Amino acid sequence: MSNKTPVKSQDSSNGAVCVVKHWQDAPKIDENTLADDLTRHFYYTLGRDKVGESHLYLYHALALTIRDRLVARCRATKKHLKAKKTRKAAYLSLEFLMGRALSNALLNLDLTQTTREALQQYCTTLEEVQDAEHDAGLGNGGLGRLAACFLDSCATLGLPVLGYGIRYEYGMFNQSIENGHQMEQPDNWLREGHPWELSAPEQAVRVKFFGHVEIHKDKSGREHRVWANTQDVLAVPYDVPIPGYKNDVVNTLRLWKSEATDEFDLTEFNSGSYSEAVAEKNLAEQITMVLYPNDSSENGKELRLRQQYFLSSASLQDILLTWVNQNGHNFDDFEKYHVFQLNDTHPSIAVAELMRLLVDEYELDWQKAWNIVTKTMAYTNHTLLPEALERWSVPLFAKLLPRLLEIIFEINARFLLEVARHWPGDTEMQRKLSIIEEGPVQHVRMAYLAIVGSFSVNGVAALHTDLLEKGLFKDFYDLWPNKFNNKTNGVTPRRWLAQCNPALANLINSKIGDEWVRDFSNIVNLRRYFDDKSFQSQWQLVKKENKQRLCEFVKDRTGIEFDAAMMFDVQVKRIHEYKRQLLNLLHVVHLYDRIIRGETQDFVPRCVLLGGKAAPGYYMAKKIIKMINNVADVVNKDERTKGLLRVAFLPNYNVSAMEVICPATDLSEQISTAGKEASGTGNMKFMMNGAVTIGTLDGANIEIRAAVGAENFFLFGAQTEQVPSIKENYDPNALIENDPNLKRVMELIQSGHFNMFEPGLFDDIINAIRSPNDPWIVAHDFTSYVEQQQLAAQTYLNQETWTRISILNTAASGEFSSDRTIQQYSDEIWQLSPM
Ligand code: 26Q
Repeated sequence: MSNKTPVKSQDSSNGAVCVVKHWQDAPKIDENTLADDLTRHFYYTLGRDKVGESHLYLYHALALTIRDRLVARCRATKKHLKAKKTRKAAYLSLEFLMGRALSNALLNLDLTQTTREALQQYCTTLEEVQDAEHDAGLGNGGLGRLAACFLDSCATLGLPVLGYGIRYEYGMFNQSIENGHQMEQPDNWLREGHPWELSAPEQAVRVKFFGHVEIHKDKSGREHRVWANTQDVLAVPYDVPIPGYKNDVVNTLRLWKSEATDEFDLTEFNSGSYSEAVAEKNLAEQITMVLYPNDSSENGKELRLRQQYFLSSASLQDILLTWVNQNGHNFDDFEKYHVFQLNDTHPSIAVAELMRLLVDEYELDWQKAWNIVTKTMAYTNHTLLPEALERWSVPLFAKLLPRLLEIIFEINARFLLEVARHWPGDTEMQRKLSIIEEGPVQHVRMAYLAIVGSFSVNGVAALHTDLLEKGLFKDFYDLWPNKFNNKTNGVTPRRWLAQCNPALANLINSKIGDEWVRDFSNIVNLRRYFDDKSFQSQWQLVKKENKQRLCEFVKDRTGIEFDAAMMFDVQVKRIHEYKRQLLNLLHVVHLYDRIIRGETQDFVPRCVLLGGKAAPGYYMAKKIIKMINNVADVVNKDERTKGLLRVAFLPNYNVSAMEVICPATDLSEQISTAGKEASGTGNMKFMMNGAVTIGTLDGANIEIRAAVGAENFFLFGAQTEQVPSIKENYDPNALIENDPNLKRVMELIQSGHFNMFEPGLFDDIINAIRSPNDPWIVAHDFTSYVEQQQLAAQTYLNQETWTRISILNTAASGEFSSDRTIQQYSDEIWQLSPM
């Protein structure tokens, strides 16, 4: 306990004497008290007296012990920021795919060893306790995990960045496989409690929905728009601490939960329908109930728009309230201190909401408010698929957010004047660029709103940004070339190497020290050892151990036995036609076909692992999962494949699974149709862990290949510029006839070999591959894919060569750290100074 005496002070408001304790007086906690703190939380905070089977309470006690240490640093970080009045960024995202927090916090606070020792008295290991933590799966995939990696990098670089998101009651669904089919189960991740968060109900804000707009005149005759008769929802913040790596910085991720206000529908209430009136509360609570599980398209759901507005409004209000507390209603230099990064168009309604808050609530004139908006908003695009661009119907908008719709129309009217000035007389251009799409029903184009309202628009890999400028957003690029910029994605080397692959991390440390964990550009120093024989064999040994661990994991979850002596060929990511899991599967069938034909000279034994979730309404993606499982079943049961080929579909692929998978992978499958994958980030996690990529020239693969050298990357397939002409006279059936391998593969599939008791099951898949309109040109890329797979296998036969390439991949992965990405966001968009 503190030995400082409490401070007595006079409360000026009511004259009463009160006792104030300052946070500096909080009991000291440090490395030496960790074991005692753990025991105290276990026995007293949680009221437990023995370690149960599950380790759940021990995990909770440990999490609380670590959270105490985070809270202390978080307070210091906040105090520092307040004292310095620094410029801050807010990262607005509908998704933060955080995964587990414990091991990350231990690494970043440098408490892993101390914790191991503290756990000895409980006769258990840190690994077992860590396993009791439920993933925070508040995201679909790439975009959500990127947000999580960015938070880690911001804290590590000491940048003042706040994350703002939604505290979904149910995260990404849990996937199980029944008879080869995907089944979805709700992810009730909060059921056992979430020890990392701290709620701040006193900072709740109100978010308005529905109602209508009234025009009021004040005494001076000025018109004011009043959004009246609204149904309000409370946004309650829950703060999650984000520790930097060994720098005492702890930033905050603020997640909003929706709650009902205490107002009831009085008519219902008074007419005696008390219960019905209380049940109305449900409607408010629905908003943050569940994460939408599709990572593209399926647009138009009203609840989704409510989520987007709820997040945007609550976050902006939060920041404006803090501003007004410190500066009153003077917004003169607001843009000097704030910048908002929009993670795709999902929170892009923030453009209109900031206008509403400034104009309606804080009474700024339009031009002044627009100046602030267009100097503080920045938009990141994550997709090239035109069908994935968000559009909201105007009638829906009018009903749910009438005042926001008015503002969007006003923004658009002024924008179209600018278009008319730039392209005089070109009404077609005005129609093309309008934020409002005309048609039987008008729609709001959210990407256009984001571009018009932002000072920066960025893509997430060099090719992607290039395609945005030349394709999707070409006219906007012609209008405002300087808004556009590239920020190639990255992943955090803390979670994706130091934490998930401790054996490799230690081996790396033994040669180049551990400075790479903080500054990943140092990883290039590993190049010096790629030819070192003893280093190579240690490298192989580590890979083998990691493969052993993955074998157990796969066995545990699928019953399928992998063999660590075989090559591990892995594709894990969301299931999508453009990502072409089907192409991978055709290659598997080809390998199987070789085996049953006895063509096994030089055959390199492989374990092929696939995993990923399909959006519940995506018919083809679900078929692909079923087909992977059926093929796996037939292959694994066939005696002839023993020791040569194993295939598994890993159910419920998530962040924690990737932490076991990427350290064990030999060959990383990044095989999307060129021009479709914006960046990819799994490709970077595999590379860091020494996997070699087989891939197309798509997304960040291009930069990965350039970094590691063409000779250390297995390249195949059509290039982006070739795709349109290939599609023009695409004849997959001729391609199938001309490639004997593909012909046999298709015949084997068509013979029903993989669906003996389920006739017709894969007809849709067969037809898709054989269709002259196949947008993913699977048949076209098959031939060169198999060629490169053969080259990869041959290369793998020579373990020395393979290991060299593997080391070179890790050594060349320096630029794929999210620290590099965030440094660029900070220097080129946010203009932040480190704390
Ligand atoms: C859309 C409408 C309704 C509900 C949900 C959605 C929705 C949700 C999530 C649309 C898209 C997403 C996520 C997209 C995503 O993850 N994109 C990926 O972003 C990565 C990070 O930049 C890139 O590496 C990937 O290439 C890109 O596919």
